[in-house]
Amino acid sequence: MSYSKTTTSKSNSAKANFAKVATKKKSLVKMSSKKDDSKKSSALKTAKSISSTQSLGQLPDKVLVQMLDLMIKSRVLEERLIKIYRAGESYFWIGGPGEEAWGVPIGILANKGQGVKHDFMHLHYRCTPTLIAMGMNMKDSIRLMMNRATDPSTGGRNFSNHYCIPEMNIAPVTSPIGVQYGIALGTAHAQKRAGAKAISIVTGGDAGTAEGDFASCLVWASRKNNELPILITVQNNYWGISTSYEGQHGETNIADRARGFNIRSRVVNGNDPVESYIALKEEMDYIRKTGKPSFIEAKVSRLYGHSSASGANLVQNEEDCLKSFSEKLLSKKIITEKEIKTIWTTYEEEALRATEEARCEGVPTSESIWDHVFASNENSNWRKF
Ligand SMILES: Cc1ncc(C[n+]2csc(CCOP(=O)(O)OP(=O)(O)O)c2C)c(N)n1
Ligand SMILES: [Mg+2]
Repeated sequence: MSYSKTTTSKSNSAKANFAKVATKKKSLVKMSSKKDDSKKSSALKTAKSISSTQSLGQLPDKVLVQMLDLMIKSRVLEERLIKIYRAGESYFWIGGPGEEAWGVPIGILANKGQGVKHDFMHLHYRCTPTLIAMGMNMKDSIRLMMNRATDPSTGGRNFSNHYCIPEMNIAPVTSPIGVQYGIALGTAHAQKRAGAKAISIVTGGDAGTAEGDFASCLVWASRKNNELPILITVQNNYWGISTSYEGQHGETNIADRARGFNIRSRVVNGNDPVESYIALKEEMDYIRKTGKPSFIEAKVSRLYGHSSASGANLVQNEEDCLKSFSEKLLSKKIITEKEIKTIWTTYEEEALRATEEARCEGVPTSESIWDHVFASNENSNWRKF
């Protein structure tokens, strides 16, 4: 299986949808609404009060519709993964619904491909929107969720959203939080040495910044005259499982910590795809041009709670970036309600089909337990790297 084709152009179904939604009209979209019992912190309310300063006009309609299309695709996939969990066809769900406005622009803007001349992605478990925007098939995500041997990331050995896709420079998503910040330094160093304009992009959650790996990342990315081409990002949803941000952080914004290292840094409203896109583009351009690091903290919603461990129900009163972005595009007559519904239906059918197909595929055999482990295997001799 190869991702190279899908990464250079949008998926066929996405293309079909772009064609359908190229024009105007009115009205509101009905979004799914379910119950949730999660409580809020006042810090989260502060995050929500960050107003959207960017106007739609700053990006072409084509890009706006492309972003909405991919955001819907990612949401449909995540909701399908939750349904698979609820049906007892998987053991655990964790993922990125609510982070689409932030994750999709990353995937669109990344220089996609394999090797040091392309961007490296060191993502965490809420990265579905980015991978969908990079061209990942829904079915491959579902195979991972259902632990099928056909799962290209882990052969059915890990749980949802723990991707590993060498063809797209997607480094393995790890369950131990924060480690990606240290690993990203390595690919950034290799890119600097290769003299390519490619960069390393690392994402993680607010609570994960308590790990030493995060501090190490700031130190090693910013050494004078040895700066690294790395985009360090944090998606701040103000929660680490059930522990709120307020009791854990002395700093006002996590982005303030990067300033202490003279790393250019900013805070964005990660619920606004236009603001996110523009900020990401500016920072990626800056890194490619200067070879120096940059830091973005995105304030995001945790729309379905932490994971299946906390119920995976829709959180009431949390801003839903998909709903607000749809409403904006409708009010500017960039898309119609009917066109939005068509996008939802198309992807829902695709996800359902993929689930039915994945269900018929086999699970890993007991003999495959030793495949791709370090000891006595293809990775055990570092001299071969
Ligand atoms: C090293 C490590 N410690 C603890 C955990 C348990 N754990 C899993 S997710 C999580 C919360 C992480 O919160 P945050 O970094 O804010 O990301 P979010 O889940 O909010 O996106 C924790 C503590 C872990 N996986 N790894
Ligand atoms: Mg968090």
